[in-house]
Amino acid sequence: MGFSVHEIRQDFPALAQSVHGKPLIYLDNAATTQRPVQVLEAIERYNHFANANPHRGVHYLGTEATRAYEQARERVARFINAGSRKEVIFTRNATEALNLVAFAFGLAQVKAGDEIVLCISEHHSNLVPWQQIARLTGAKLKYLYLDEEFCLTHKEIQAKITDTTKIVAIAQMSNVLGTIYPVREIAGWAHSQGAVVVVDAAQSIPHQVVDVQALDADFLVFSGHKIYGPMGIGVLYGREELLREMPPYQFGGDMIEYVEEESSTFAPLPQKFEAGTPNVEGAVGLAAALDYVESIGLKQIAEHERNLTAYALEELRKLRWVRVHGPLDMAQRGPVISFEIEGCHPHDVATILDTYGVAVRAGHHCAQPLMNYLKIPASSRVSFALYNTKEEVDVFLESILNVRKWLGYGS
Ligand code: C6P
Repeated sequence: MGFSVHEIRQDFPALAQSVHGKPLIYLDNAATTQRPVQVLEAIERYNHFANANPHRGVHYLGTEATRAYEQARERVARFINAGSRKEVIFTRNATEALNLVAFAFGLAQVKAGDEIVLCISEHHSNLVPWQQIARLTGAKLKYLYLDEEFCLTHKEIQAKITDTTKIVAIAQMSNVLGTIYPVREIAGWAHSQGAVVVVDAAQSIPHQVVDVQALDADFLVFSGHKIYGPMGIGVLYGREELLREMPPYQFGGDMIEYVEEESSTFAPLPQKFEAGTPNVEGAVGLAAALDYVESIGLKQIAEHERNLTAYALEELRKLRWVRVHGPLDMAQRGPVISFEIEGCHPHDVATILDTYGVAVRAGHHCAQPLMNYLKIPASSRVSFALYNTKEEVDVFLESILNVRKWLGYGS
């Protein structure tokens, strides 16, 4: 059973506005998604009636805040099928979660001569921290390169991930190409070689079921703001036995067990990795967003987004002056399409589309090594969410024809 996208849109106040005198068509969902009233109201309720510092106050509001925060953790654990709530650490965003893994796990475990394997399409957040670990430890970075369909082959995976690999860090879905990588297969092979697998689910989490046990991920990260939740809240999932052995990442209040003048012992999981006052309203908003997504159904969302993507791709391919960077096979991709319009700089494309009310992203998308690999300076990108419609895709396509005209091309 599908869902009514027109009814869904009523939940998103941001979508009802006009920009530059045109109805807003928001196609920059890979950067951040809009929030439904269910999320906004959950945050407001928390702020009105339960705001206090969690894990500290014994008073009524203090225990309410603790309850709200820990219930949100349980909600996340259920959403990703973690073995227990101890495996869910709240962070500011996916970037902070990746830094936590790199510096608390990587720095302690990686030795000179070890290899860290990344995909060439990694977002800087899953690349720059590993460069730092390689620099600090003397380890080597190795990249998985893509075939002509922008996908990873079994051969490439098996050639690059070997028994000298210590860590494989890979996005489940590229924020530029839309490629969905075979993370389960990669994890199986990496584990057979003795490596640990870090999955960046920042892009995949709103579009497919992410089950950390089925994926056999050792660590997995995502951000609340890409799955209809607030900014400032992210998640690190880690296998309990790995998290238990890791040293803390930051030090201070709330992460300690006992502090003496010269030394301290640390709190058990998950508090060990959550120093300082946490973002309770962010966690509450994220839990509400996960409830919202599940109430619609990830399978239904994926099907709707797949239809929009297949349609947009088919129409874009009819335009001889458009080049798509990403797989054309729908089985290999999610709802993110990067493209170039011949003779038009991606920033001009995004600026002109904005005048038609169409929000797209242009630039290197925080994936400069990929841009160098593709030999392009930048691209334009549309990315769909559950609330986008076929009519919106049509306006986007018509506006693209206008971009060419604005820039002086006949057709
Ligand atoms: N990509 C985009 O427009 P943060 O900023 O920590 O919430 O997410 C970082 C991040 C990590 N991994 C992937 C695959 C991502 O796509 C992102 C964020 C946004 O593509 C902003 S650059």
